[in-house]
Amino acid sequence: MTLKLFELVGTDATAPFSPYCWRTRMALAHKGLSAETIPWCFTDKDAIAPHGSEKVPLLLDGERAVVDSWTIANYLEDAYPDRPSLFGGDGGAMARMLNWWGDGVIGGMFPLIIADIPLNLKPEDAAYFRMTREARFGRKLEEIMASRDTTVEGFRKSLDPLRLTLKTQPFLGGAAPNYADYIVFGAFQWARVVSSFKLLKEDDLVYAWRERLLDAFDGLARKSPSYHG
Ligand SMILES: N[C@@H](CCC(=O)N[C@@H](CS)C(=O)NCC(=O)O)C(=O)O
Repeated sequence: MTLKLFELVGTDATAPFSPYCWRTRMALAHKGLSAETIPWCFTDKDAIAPHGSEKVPLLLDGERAVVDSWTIANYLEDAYPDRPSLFGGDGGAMARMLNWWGDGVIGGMFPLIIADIPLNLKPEDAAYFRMTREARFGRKLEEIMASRDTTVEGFRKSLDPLRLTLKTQPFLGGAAPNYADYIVFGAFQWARVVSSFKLLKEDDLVYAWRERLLDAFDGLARKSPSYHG
């Protein structure tokens, strides 16, 4: 078995930060699979184009290329059925909805950390990131982030579906985490690696849940380096 995972990094090749790549990283650990990591930067398009992708995560399983974190999770579930299930055995039908909700969490978090991200990228990747994201939002990154001390309140409130669930169970997966948790956790790990901004209050159930996932798989995510002190 030869698994290889292209993962987004900045100036530090050992510090992957993409929320989607973290979904896949946690999924591989859940399955007990190890993959060789291939650090990838925004402007390295030529490295992934032959595999039919412009984005990461990109998983190579031998000759086979699998693109998109959700497709990768389903691929791992089908290709490695003897390993622990990512979806609790229901084929991921319910997790699909959470996959979309999790993309919304990334969207809510983005304005809170957006100008921190290029500080961690190589100059050419920082220029690419600024150009593409400022075109997408129609504003300077710093302007988007300027009101984060107040807008973070709305972001925290948006996590109520997660918070209310955690009142009665430690993980979205129930007693133990599964891919539902990794979908949302990927966003928090992204923010944690690239920014020192405090997204959560310490007395929040979501904070405690995030701590549990930072400790999962022998501290896989907690031990992964961040770009700030
Ligand atoms: N829906 C995709 C999204 C992947 C994605 O947006 N990846 C970003 C990194 S976080 C990327 O590769 N961006 C390349 C670019 O902006 O050029 C997934 O779930 O894997």
